[in-house]
Amino acid sequence: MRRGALIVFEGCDRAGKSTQCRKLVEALQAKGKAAEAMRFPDRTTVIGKTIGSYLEKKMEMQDNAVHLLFSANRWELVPYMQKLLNQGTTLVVDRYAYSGVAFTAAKQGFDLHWCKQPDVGLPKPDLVFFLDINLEEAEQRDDFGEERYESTLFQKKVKDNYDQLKESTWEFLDASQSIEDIHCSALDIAEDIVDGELCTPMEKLWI
Ligand code: ADP
Ligand code: 2DT
Ligand code: MG
Repeated sequence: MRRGALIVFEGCDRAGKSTQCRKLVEALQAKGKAAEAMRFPDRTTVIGKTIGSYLEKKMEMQDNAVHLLFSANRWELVPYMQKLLNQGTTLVVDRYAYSGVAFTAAKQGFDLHWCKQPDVGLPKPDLVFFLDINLEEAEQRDDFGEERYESTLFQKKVKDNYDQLKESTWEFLDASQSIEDIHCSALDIAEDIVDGELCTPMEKLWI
């Protein structure tokens, strides 16, 4: 049986990732293709609940430690992901290891190389949509919430880090377009991948 595709959405805060993930899953399903949404962090697991408390500023944690927890949260879901992919289900994922690196490396004293190491070997996405938006425009969307990292200065550093993580699997989408226009472009590109030759077994990230 054909495996499913691993498709990831990345981008700065309010670029439209969650909106586009939802629409892409709905559209693929409507076309009769097996597809499921996932998001990282997945705040429902024991590890994810700790991450959630950290993001909601209910607890403090050493930066290296929380970085490893974000990675562990991905690793703990790998068996589930592999199972669905092998069954032919496409996964549309809201944030992945690229967020892990871009966010931690935006903190004082962290570099991209160190930040990548815990995620080396994860299933490599077949396709990464980067929703590209300038921060001034993102700021005009709904207000920042109260969570950690939701500040303009921090987001600027995150954006610079994303620039250094680009890979050949990345597709840049102009996130200033309308929700529908972005969705149509994403669906076109995603369908080519979902219906195309998927490399089996999957490749590993950053190896
Ligand atoms: P993210 O998950 O990247 O933080 P969301 O999908 O939650 O972004 O979108 C953030 C806000 O911007 C929401 O209020 C959403 O309705 C709105 N939004 C999303 N995409 C667009 C777009 N292309 N144009 C205008 N507003 C958008
Ligand atoms: P949302 O749930 O609104 O997407 O915000 N983050 C995410 C990290 O610092 N490291 C990671 O590995 C991941 C996946 C980005 C989640 C926040 O958590 C940050 C914003
Ligand atoms: Mg979101």
